[in-house]
Amino acid sequence: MTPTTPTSITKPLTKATAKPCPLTAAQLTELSKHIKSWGKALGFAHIGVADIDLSQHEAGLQHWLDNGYHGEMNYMASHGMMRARPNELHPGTLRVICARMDYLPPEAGFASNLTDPNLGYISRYAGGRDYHKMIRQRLKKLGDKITEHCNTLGINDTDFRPFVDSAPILERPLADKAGLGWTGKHSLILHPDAGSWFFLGELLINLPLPVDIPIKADCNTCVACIKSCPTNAIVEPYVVDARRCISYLTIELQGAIPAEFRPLIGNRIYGCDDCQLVCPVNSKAPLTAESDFHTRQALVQPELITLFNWSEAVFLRQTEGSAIRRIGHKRWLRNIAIALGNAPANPEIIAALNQRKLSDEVDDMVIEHIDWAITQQQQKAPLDAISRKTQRVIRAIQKGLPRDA
Ligand code: B12
Ligand code: SF4
Ligand code: SF4
Repeated sequence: MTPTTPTSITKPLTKATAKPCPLTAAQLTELSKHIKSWGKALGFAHIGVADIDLSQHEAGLQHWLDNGYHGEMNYMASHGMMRARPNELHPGTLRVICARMDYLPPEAGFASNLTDPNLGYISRYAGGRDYHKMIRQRLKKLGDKITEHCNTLGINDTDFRPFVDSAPILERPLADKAGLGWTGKHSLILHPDAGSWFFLGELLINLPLPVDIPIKADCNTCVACIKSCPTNAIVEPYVVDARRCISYLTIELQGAIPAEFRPLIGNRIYGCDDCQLVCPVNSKAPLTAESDFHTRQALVQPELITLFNWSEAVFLRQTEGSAIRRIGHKRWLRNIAIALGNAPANPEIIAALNQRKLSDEVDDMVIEHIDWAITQQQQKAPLDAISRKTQRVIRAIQKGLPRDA
């Protein structure tokens, strides 16, 4: 997922302290209980506390970078090993409070969306309001509550810093340590009762709170996500080559999408959920409690042609406050052009593609994708549009996630 402010660490560091904490163990345990109930009141489904030792993940991170799996996400390679060292990111940090917020919208309509290649598929995390700001604000409120409480105990140098997807920090290994779930073979965090449809956020803090225990569960022999990934992006268990992942290709990649991946993308125009859709643990996943994460009307099972015809002004209006807006209109058109190329042969689609080429809202990159789509349309037999792998994913959703199908 795209960090909002790519890994900025320029904010001045304040009030950092390495002094021994004057709170007793009993006071810290009491505070920890409060933090969990304040977190729940703020809409977090699970709060856990981790220590800051991620040294066992440094080699894995380095291996990932050495293999170039980060592609063009240069921010992933910046800042050296700071990602695995929260106290270098924010000096004085002793613990990380990890928070989970569920985003699965009601009536997700996964199977109906993937079954119809004339509709665009948008990852269900992105159909509503952008989560970054909202979660960061709530984490800040949680930090303020902790500070107030410490003030009443005579502690006046509490220091915290909230993060959501925006910092050079390994959010998943931290969440794993904090007991929020285990690391699935798709590399996401999942919980036996909550599946994986959630965002993570963290509060780095200078209090030696008692830490939570990682949960004892794992994927066992299951490999459904690895087998179902449309682009074989899960190159080994727990390791995703981002350059192959549809989420990276449709959201992070600035330029042309490599031709080898275009037919595999199907109708996914923003992100991808397949590795989560086939995951048996998601059969129990709760729906979001936040109406802000419900899919906005214009993005519910949207017709590709309608989305493709949105002018830049309409795109900006329809995606205001949404994470989708950050890819900009040109990459939006690029992605939809691919999906139109993958749709069943249809003269209306060819006409829409040709029409778009004449507009002043396209550049050479978009035109190249449109030309690719036209060629696909001209070459294919009607109704030859859904890949076998996607057909299997659709069957898995209908069977495993009937409520959300
Ligand atoms: C870069 C990034 C991406 C990239 C790369 C993904 C990747 N797997 O690394 C791309 C653009 C592809 C991406 C896609 C998605 N992302 Co993203 N992404 C991030 C980001 C910014 C950094 C992740 C990172 O550090 N990767 C580098 C690798 C090396 O780190 P890692 O995977 O955590 O690896 C550690 C473990 O795997 C572990 N490990 C390695 N081997 C083993 C073996 C065992 C046995 C174990 C237990 C552990 C283990 O060690 C590694 C550290 O070295 C995070 C936010 C953040 N700051 O952490 C969000 C984040 C991971 N993304 C998130 C989401 C939701 C997604 C998507 C689902 C979005 C979508 N629907 O399109 C997809 C899912 C794709 C997938 N299967 O990963 C959420 C995940 C929430 C969750 N439940 O876990 C995060 C945490 C954002 C957030 N704040 O909520 N993402
Ligand atoms: S998000 Fe899609 S493309 Fe990326 S790893 Fe998961 S299934 Fe594969
Ligand atoms: S699909 Fe299977 S292997 Fe993949 S994360 Fe879910 S339980 Fe683990």
